[in-house]
Amino acid sequence: CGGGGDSGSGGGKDDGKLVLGFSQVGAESGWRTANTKSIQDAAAAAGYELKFSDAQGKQEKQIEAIRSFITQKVDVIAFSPVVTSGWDSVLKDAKDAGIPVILTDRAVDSQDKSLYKTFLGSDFVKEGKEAGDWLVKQNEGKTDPVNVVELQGTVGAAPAIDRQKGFAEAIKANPNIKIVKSQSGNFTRAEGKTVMEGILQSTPDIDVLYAHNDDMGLGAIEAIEAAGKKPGKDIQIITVDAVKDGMQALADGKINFIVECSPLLGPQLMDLAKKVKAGETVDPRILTEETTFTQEQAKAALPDRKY
Ligand code: GZL
Repeated sequence: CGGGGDSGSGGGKDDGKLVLGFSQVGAESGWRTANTKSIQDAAAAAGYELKFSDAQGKQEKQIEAIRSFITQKVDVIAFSPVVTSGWDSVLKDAKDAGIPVILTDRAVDSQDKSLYKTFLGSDFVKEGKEAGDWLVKQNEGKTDPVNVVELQGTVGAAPAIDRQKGFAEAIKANPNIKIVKSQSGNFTRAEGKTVMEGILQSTPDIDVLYAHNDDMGLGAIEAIEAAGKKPGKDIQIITVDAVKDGMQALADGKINFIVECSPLLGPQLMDLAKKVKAGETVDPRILTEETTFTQEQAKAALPDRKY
């Protein structure tokens, strides 16, 4: 604000700095790491005090963190809910304490929309649909069966629920495309590998793998190669996120199509935090921009990828 100018815009406590409490899901994937960096970098650039908590994938740790932010009387609370349900009680406490809440990345199933000011994140149903539409297009005019294995994200998480829904809806366009096995790999590379090892043992004739994120797809690639099959050729692979390792595998021909899900929510979150702190009305749903990548597009995009 320059010489003695009134800080005006902000609540904050003693030094006028906006204090933001953020509860993060964990550090389960390349996407999550990039998301955390975006939030931390944007808070620093905005000059906000960020109280950051990593829940290691546990809802009870997120609820604990949110209660702690309420006790500390932060100006704004934001979080990415690891699963959709079980938040009403702690969100009511935040509301009763007069602390605005912003949902980032993942949604909650609370019926009471007054419990949070906005949800900033992707449309996961659309992401699943994009993945399914690509597969339908790949099989246009063909009649042979297409057996799909699906590696789902964390059980109960909004992206897992909605990416499954969007994909299943899209592939109805071709009855030869069938999901023959669907199992959670919890969004991690390690679990994607172990789950795929089991599926390769139990499920003959796999034509396609649809993984709800790059990390599970990359783990599955290790299992597919160990089984003596060529990922991207013997088994076509579709994933979601478009983090650097996924894009590299796409460019190398081991993945066939990636639907982007941007983790770079930090700057928009800081702008929203300032607005809700000032009592301004914000849109209840803010969608992030994202696209899709073929192998050729990945080769062109890789040099400029930020994450
Ligand atoms: C999506 C995000 C998902 C990513 C995964 O917005 O919640 O969680 O797709 C991450 O990589 O673990």
